[in-house]
Amino acid sequence: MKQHFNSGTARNSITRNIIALILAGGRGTRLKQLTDWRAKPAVPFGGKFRIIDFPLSNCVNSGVRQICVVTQYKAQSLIRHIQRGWSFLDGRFNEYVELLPAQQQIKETWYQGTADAVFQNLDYLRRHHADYVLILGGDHVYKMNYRKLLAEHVEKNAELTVACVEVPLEEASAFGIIAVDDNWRVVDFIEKPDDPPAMPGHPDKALVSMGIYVFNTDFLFDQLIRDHHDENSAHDFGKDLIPYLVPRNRVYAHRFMDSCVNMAAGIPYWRDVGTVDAYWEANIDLTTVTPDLDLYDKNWPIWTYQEQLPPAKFVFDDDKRRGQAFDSMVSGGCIISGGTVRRSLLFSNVQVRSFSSVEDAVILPNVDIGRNARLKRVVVEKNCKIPEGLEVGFDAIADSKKFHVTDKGITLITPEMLGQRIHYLE
Ligand code: ADQ
Ligand code: ADP
Repeated sequence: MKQHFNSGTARNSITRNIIALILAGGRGTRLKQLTDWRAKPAVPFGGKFRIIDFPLSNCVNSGVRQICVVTQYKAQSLIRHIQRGWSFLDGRFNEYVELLPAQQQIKETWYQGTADAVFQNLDYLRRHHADYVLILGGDHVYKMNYRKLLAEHVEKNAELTVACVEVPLEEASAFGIIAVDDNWRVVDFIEKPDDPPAMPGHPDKALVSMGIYVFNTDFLFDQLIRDHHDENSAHDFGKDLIPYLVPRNRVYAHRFMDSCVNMAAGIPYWRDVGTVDAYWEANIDLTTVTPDLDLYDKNWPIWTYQEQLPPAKFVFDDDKRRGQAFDSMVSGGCIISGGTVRRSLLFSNVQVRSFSSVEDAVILPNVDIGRNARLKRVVVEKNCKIPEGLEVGFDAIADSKKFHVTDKGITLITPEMLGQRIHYLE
């Protein structure tokens, strides 16, 4: 695994001197039942990955190899994935991925805002002497070279650097909005305003924070302690800390454009797959001829844990019906026998049986699709057993009685909705 990115080539004095903290505790409630049992960063993505594999791989590929993952909400699936898949870093070179479960170490409460999640791990950070702390969310799919962000932070002698990206104005109220001067120093920051201002000269765009921060370590510690004692603070980076610091300190913005490793039609790829619709779209996009996200780039591999499985298999069934897939991605362990799959993404160990048809579908691992079933525009949760003859995606009113149907007409199917109790064997 280390052939491409050994310590000698990928790390330099800056990246050795930084700790990355991935905040992976958010609930992700807009993903509906997909986050009933797991935190959003643990949600499977792209056939064999989990969302958190993207920031983790960005760290490793950027040479940032001291990584802590802060967990809280429904962390078991995430912890299992990281323990299994992310132990390949070499402790002898001070490379590691460490899990920091919420332990109520300082206060007898769970974390409040994101700044509190970092504050409660302050002792841990103090023990790992590093000059810089890189704070990341665990919720986005993107490829970014954090080394460029760090280099800019150091070059500008910033105390805090916030990575930023341009988004369409109509989406901007979900983000922290940034205003900069000619030197990209941040002059104003408003968290999630109802009526976000456009970028000067670009009436249809806004410059927003990606929730990615580089802090000088001592500065971060001082600010977290100050914020902790502020009774009016919700202890959140976006709501409290950043707006406080902007008028008082050296806060710079870094353009994602300058460190993005995956552009799509001239736009840096950065997806919040936070709703069922966005999740479905980003996964289905991977089955197109030239997807926005390139998973085949050998220079920026996405590392993950995956079970060892046999190759996907396509077979005639007993009645000589052809098992086939078109414009689709089919993972290891899948068997398509007699059924037809179109424009779909199948995670591992999916069985598609005779006479069944699967179209525009995202099927998570260990799903068994029975004979004569017809599925269209669906997301099927792990471990579902689709009964023979079930039809979903052709009658939204009927579907919505049993399943979750989104505004855009994507149907989410889980074992619970099918009345299947999971014998949870892990
Ligand atoms: P949000 O997108 O609303 O805003 P937020 O809820 O603050 O993000 O979560 C950021 C990250 O921290 C997520 O990865 C989440 O999983 C994690 N997280 C949240 N609460 C946590 C907790 N208590 N413990 C551990 N992890 C936690 C932020 C910024 C905006 C910016 C957007 C970009 O506040 O200014 O525009 O990110 O998406
Ligand atoms: P992951 O691969 O993310 O770890 P799990 O193995 O936890 O996912 O499986 C997710 C599936 O299992 C979902 O279908 C969920 O409904 C079901 N599931 C997980 N945990 C439980 C549980 N404790 N009780 C009932 N169902 C569960």
